[in-house]
Amino acid sequence: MEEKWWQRSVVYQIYPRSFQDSDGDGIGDLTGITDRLEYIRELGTDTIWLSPIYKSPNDDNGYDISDYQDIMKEFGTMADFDRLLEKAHELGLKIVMDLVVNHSSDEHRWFVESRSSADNPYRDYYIWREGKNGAEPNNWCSCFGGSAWEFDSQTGMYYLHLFSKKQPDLNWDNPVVRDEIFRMMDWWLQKGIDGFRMDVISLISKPEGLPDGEPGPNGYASFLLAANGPHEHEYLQEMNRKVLSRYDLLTVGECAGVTLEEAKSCANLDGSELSMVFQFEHMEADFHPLLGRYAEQCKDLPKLKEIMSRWQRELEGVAWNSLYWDNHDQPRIVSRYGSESEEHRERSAKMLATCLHMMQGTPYVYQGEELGMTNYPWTGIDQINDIESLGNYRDYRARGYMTEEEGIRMMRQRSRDNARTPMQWDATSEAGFTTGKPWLPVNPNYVYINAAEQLRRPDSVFHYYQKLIALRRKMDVIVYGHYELLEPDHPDLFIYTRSYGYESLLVVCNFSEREQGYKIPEKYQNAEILIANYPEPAPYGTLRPWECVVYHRT
Ligand code: ISL
Repeated sequence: MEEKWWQRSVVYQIYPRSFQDSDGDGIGDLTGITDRLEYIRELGTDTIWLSPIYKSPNDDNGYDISDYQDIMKEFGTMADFDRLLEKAHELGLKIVMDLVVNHSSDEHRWFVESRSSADNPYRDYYIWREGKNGAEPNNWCSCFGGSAWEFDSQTGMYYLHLFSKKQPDLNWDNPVVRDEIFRMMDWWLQKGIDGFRMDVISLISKPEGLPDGEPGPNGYASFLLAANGPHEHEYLQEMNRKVLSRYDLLTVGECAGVTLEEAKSCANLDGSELSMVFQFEHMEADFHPLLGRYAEQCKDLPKLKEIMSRWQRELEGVAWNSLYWDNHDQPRIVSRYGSESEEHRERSAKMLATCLHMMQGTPYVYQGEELGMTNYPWTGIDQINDIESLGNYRDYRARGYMTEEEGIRMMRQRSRDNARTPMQWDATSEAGFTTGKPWLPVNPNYVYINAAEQLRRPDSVFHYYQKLIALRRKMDVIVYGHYELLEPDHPDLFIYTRSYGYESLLVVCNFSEREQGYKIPEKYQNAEILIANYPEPAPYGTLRPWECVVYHRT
């Protein structure tokens, strides 16, 4: 198979609102990003995924777009974007844009027209239905809490919004809508961008008849009933034929609810749909069995290993994996599966990075992950900005599932805002993110967790990520090696091998604070150590707290 450039890439995700402010308004912006491109290159990542920068009323921080061909005013201008793209390319960095086309903002001109009358030419751009027996057309919930339907008194009908009511779902079954979207994508590609991360693209084809589903703990059926619909592959293939295939791109579909079988099609190596998908199964491994994401975390390492290993195994030779721990929707991985303690934070951050980066697929690093940034110590619900956290908190409180105090504890573990606090650049005021007042508070630990300090220190988490990224660039066994899980039932150790021709790796990771013994194949006993998170590894067959070692045999 011919190698694609993105198969050896490591992608750096920027959440522009929280990355770097250049004008003191407390909100990150494009010029701020441009000023920090050298840092990203220094890390060794070669591609940047920019979360949305388009014009938006910010009901969901830019994931509600009111003009796909304009820039959010807090972030700057189109000229600022052009400068960013030009400088990135000069530095050898590619730019992948977020494409949010399952829904638009209700302030998009298409929706303003659409809601104005039942016979407006834009009516069918969105999904309108009559109520059923005086209530919503079906029992689906919005991902952000409450019903997925909003009644619009202007025409006496409901419109579908799988996210907030300011994010009406576009009607992909309408070929005119698809053509509008394809034209807009082409416009950005003509500017020279290098790909798209496609927001909830698994939801674009709604099931025939929009049937009711089994109600969950919040009283509604899951919005994921809309995932993997009947025409999804047909629409993706059409997009591929008409737009994507004419360029050399990285395309990654964010596929909430995606199954392995679906992913084999979406991320097929034949290139007829997308380069790869973001799956969610491993992110759900610690969900509460009944209450799901917004409840006490339930860690289960064997389950996490089973999921990640199944994706490694099943996509081999068929489709391409993406690899991630963190993004703007997830709590910080160190707080989630590692340790926040002074003694173990860095070590656990390096172990988690190793475990992920030695796998098959394209790794994504979310801003601050390379520093081992942690969740924020929220103390009150009024500090939370995230629409998803607030909506789910409201639903769960109303049903009596949690007290306010439990709710705040849950925010400390689960809220998307944990990932969205400002990037910690240095130990000066507001972590060097802004000279003004940041839109979300800076984590107080910035005084010791920050980029400036880590760039100065050779054994920092930053420099460890840099090493992992450099290894992938040069080693085929990391890019292509066959994956095998060892000790699947071990409660604390994640051990696997990769093999490619004569070369092989043994990756051993201790996901606990306890010392552990383990047994593994003889052939690695005298193998070279490729990378490890203690200066001297423990004697063969033992691991100290949060220790990881990668053995290499040729
Ligand atoms: O991660 C999630 C489920 O566990 C959700 O937080 C997330 O909303 C969902 O995966 C879809 O995410 C994407 O679309 C949303 C936007 O709020 C997210 O930021 C985006 O990544 C709607 O556009």
